[in-house]
Amino acid sequence: MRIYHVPRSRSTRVLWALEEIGQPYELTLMEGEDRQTDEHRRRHPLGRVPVLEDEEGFLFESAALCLQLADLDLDAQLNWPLATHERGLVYQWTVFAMTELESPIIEARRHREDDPALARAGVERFQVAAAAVEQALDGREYLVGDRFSVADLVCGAVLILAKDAGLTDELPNINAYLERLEARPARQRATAIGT
Ligand SMILES: N[C@@H](CCC(=O)N[C@@H](CS)C(=O)NCC(=O)O)C(=O)O
Repeated sequence: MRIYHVPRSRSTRVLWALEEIGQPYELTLMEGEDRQTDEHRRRHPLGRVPVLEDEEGFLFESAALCLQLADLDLDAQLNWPLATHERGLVYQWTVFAMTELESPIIEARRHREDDPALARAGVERFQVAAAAVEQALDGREYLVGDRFSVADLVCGAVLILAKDAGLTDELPNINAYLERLEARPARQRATAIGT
């Protein structure tokens, strides 16, 4: 397996998943502008990271890659058995992270300077979605069952972006949760790679 990675980008969450499962992998560190080469567009049609290469070809979309890696090493217990309610919850929170949380965070961060009204709308949308996570974490350490799963990895990676933008200050359950997630050795190894 090979991961195409730009430090401090969405590929960090895939490195985190790779480090959690502990399987060997190759790393191609890229500069931002390397992504728009024809060579990289053959790996990812939009010229983005992350891309994961396996024996049969290239895969993209960070959340999909994390779910795939969870299935590659069942011993790591990053997911729950197929067709269980817990498996459904893992899909729920993983998709929620990408659709309801990440897009308003990006909008709030990207438009802070050039379009404050758009940025504020992003913050408001984020707050509504984040309240659902805050409530789900009430009295619980993780989103699904009693252990860390790939749902926490993807939600956590997205919420760390929000925390870095100062959007989680009023969310105590989320802040404690992120502290737990950022203390994981696999997360720390992933963020140190290429920096
Ligand atoms: N939905 C995609 C988004 C991928 C994405 O936008 N990656 C950024 C880095 S965080 C990128 O490579 N951007 C380069 C560009 O847009 O040219 C995913 O989660 O993998």
